[in-house]
Formats: sequence, structure tokens, C-alpha cells
Amino acid sequence: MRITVVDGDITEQDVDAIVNAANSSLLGGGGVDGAIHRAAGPELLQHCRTLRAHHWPEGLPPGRAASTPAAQLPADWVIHTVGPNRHAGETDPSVLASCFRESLLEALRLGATSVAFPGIGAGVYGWEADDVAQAARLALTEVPGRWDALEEVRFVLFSATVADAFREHLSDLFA
Ligand code: AR6
Repeated sequence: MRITVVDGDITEQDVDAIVNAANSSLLGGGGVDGAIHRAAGPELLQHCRTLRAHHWPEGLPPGRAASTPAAQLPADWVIHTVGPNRHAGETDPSVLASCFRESLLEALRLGATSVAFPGIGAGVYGWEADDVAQAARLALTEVPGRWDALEEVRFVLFSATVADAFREHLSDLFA
């Protein structure tokens, strides 16, 4: 399994699944969530409405992940996860690690072999770039061999601060 860190826009990634830093409503928002919905087109919102109605009528809780088809995006799937919102007092970093873990598990469940992540929680939800990178690292390393069916896990980072933190904390995992 290859781990890569790139600067860029997650909506343009040609991978099997991209991860969305969503909110519990699953009905879109700002930041990367807004960018993904804009690039995917209105069909993504329809998929999200169906996902919510059938599986998460009270919303997707922080730390969980669920997927929809990716509509007009180059990817096949969007895995929606909800980071803990520090500004709302959700300060437990294990919930942030759970976002990465549950998203990777969902990727395996979908049969995806390549998955791209944004810096979940590093924007509106107020996490430090170092905390986000460490949460990603924990999810990747806590159970050796767990993600061997994945060929590539790519971190696609919009902000130089977040990209630098991921390079610092994950560089020893790069193949
Ligand atoms: N590609 C990659 N990364 C991006 C992109 C993009 N196109 N656009 C922004 N980022 P945020 P959160 C980076 O705020 O902190 C939404 O309104 C951004 O620079 O998108 O988990 C949701 O609906 C930052 O480093 O997600 C929720 O309400 C990172 O993505 C809330 O924001 C995450 O920033 C979730 O907040």
C-alpha cells in the first residue's frame, strides 16, 4: 500500500473513492464539502438525501462514514465522514482518527483500491494541522496489515500548512 501526499483539489482526483469532510446533515456545506457538491452536480445531493433517509435519519454522527456514488466526479464513490467540531466543544482527537479509520473501512467494503482524503477537520471545524495528520497516521498504523488491499491512500491537501504537517508526520510511511 502506497501513501502519498499531494497539493491539490480533491474533486479532480481520479481514484476509486474520495472522502468528503461533511457535516451530520449530509446535505452539503462549505469548504471541501461545497467544492465536492459543486463539482459532482446535483445528483450527489440526491444520493445524499437517499443515504440519509434510509440509513441516517438523525444525521451521521461525528467519527462515522458512509458512501454514495460520486455522480459527475472522476471518482466512483464519495465517502462522507463527519469530523468532530472543535468550535462546538468536540475536542476528542480519537473521533478524528475514527473518521480516517471508518472511511478506510468503507473503502475496503466498497472494493476500492485507491482512496483520496482531504484534511478532515482542518478547516471550519478548527483542528490544528498536526492533530489531523496524527489522527490520519494513527488510523493507518494502529493495526499492521489492515489496509493491504488498498493500493494507494492519497492525502490531497489544499493548504500548505496542512500539507507540511502531513509530510512531517507521515513521511516515514511513504514507500
Ligand atoms: N480539495 C482539497 N481540500 C480542500 C478543498 C478541495 N477542493 N477545499 C477545501 N479544502 P473544511 P472541516 C481543505 O472546512 O474542517 C463544511 O461546511 C481546507 O483547506 O472543508 O472538516 C462541512 O459541511 C481544509 O484544510 O472541513 C462541515 O460543516 C480541509 O479541506 C464543515 O465544513 C477541511 O476544511 C467541516 O469542517
